[in-house]
Amino acid sequence: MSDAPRLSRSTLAGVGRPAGVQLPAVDPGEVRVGMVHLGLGAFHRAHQAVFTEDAAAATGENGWGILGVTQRSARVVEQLAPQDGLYGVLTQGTEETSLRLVGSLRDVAFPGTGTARVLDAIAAPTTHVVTLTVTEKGYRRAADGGPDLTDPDLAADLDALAGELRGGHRDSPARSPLGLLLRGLALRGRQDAGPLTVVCCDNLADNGTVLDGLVGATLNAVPHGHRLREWIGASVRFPGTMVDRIVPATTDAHRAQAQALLGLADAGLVVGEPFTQWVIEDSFAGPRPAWERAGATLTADVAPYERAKLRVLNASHSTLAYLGALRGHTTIAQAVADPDLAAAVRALVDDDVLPTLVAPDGLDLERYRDDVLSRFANPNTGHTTVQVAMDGSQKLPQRLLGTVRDRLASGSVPTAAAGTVAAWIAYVRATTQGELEVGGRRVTLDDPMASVLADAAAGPLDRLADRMLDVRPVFGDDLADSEPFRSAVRAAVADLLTTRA
Ligand code: CS2
Repeated sequence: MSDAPRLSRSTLAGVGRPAGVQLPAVDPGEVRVGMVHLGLGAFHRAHQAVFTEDAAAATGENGWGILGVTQRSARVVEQLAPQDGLYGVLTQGTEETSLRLVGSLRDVAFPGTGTARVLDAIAAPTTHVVTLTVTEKGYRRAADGGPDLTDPDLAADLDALAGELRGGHRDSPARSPLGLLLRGLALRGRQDAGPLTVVCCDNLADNGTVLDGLVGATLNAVPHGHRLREWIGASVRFPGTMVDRIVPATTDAHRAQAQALLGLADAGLVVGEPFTQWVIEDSFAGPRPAWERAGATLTADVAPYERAKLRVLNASHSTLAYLGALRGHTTIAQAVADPDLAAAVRALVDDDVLPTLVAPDGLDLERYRDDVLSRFANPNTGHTTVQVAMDGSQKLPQRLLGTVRDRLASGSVPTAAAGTVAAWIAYVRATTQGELEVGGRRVTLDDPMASVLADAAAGPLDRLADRMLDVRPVFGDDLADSEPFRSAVRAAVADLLTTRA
C-alpha cells in the first residue's frame, strides 16, 4: 500500500507526538492480558477495546489487556501481529476527523493455528472476562434458536470437547466460536481456575440469555457434559449488553488519511462514527474493567436499551440498506437523504416499532429516533448499503420480527414492518437474479442461507412473497402461518415491484 514504515511499538516511539493523533492511553509494554475476545473484527477494535483501554487508563489497572481471536481467517493476525497489536481508530464526524491509537490489544491469535493458546488464555486464573462479537450467524443456531448440532464446524468442536473432557489433547483447531468458548470453559473448569464472565456483544435480542442457553443446550448433547454444565452454572455469568457504534469497512482512502496524520502505515486501522454506547448488565462472576469510568452504563436491566437499539437503529438500518440498494444508493447516508426512504423509515419506527417499546430510564424514544437518523446522515461514515444488507436471514429475526410479533399480538397489522420484509425479499430476488447494480457494481447475495433464498426467490413474481415467507427458519411457523402478515407482505412486495418495474 505504501512505503511508510509500519506502525509498531518501536516505530511509534520514533514518530514522537504527531499533531492531532491521540497516543495509546495505556503503555502497551505494561499491560497484561486479562480478557479474551472472540471475533476480532473492526467492531471490537472500535468499541469494546476502546472502552477497555479508557477504563484501564482511568483506574491505572494494568491487568486488562486483550487477547483478540480472529474468526475465519488469519488476515487480521497478519495485520496486527507485526504491529505489536497496535492500531488506530479513525473517527469520522460530520465535520471533524481524528485519530487515536489503541494499546489494549496485547495479543492476537487465529484458531487455525493458535487454539491451544486461546484455550490456555480462557483458562488462565488471570483472565476474568471473555467477550464475543462473532455476528449473528457466528452462533450457528438452528431454526428453533438452539444450537445447530448438524453444523459440521460445531460438531467437530464437540467431538474435540468430548475428547478433552476425557483428558485428551487440546490441539485440534477450533472451528466455531461456540466450540472454542466451550472448550476454553472446559479447561478452566478442569483446572479450577475460578469464575469467569462471558459478555456477548452481538446484536441478538437478549444476547446474554441466548448465549447462556446455547452453552447449556450444547453441553446436553456432549457425553459427560453435565459436570461442565454444573461448573458453568456455579462459576460463569452471561450478562446481556447493548453495543452501539457505526463501524464501516475500512477503505484505502481511510488508511491514506490515517497515514497522513501519523506518518506510519497501519494495516489494522478501523473507522467509526463519533457516537459510541455500551450498556452492560451488572452481573459479573468476578473482576471486570471499570467500564463505567469509560462512559459505559452498568445496569440491572439491559433489555429496554437493547430492544430500543435493535428495533429502532438496526431495523431502520436494514430498511435503508435494502430500499437504498434497490434504488442504487451506495451509502446509508445517501439512502436516508432520499425523502421516500426517510419517510419509510419514519413510518416503520413511528407506526410499528415505538408502540412495542418501553423507554429505558431517561430516554425519550422520539428523540432517540431522530438522533439515530442524524447519525445515519453523516456523509463521512461511508457505511455502504450493501454491507448492512448482508446476512438478512440472520439479522431480520433479531431486529425486525420481534416488532412484527408484538404488533400482531396486540391485534395490529404491522404494515410498515411488512414493508421492510418486502424490501428484503425484493433485494434477495434482485441479487439472486443478477439484476442489481449499485455504484456500477453487480451485487450478489451475501447470506449464509443464500442458496435456499435463491431457490425461494426464483419463479413467478406473483408468488414471490409466499415462497419467501415459507422459509421457516427465518419467519418461524407463527409468522409463516399468519394470514394478516402474509397479506401485508404480499401487498408490500407487489407495490415495490410495481415501482421498480
Ligand atoms: C448494522 C450494524 O451492519 C449492520 O447490520 O445495522 O452493524 C450497526 O451499524 C451497529 O449495530 C451500530 O451499532
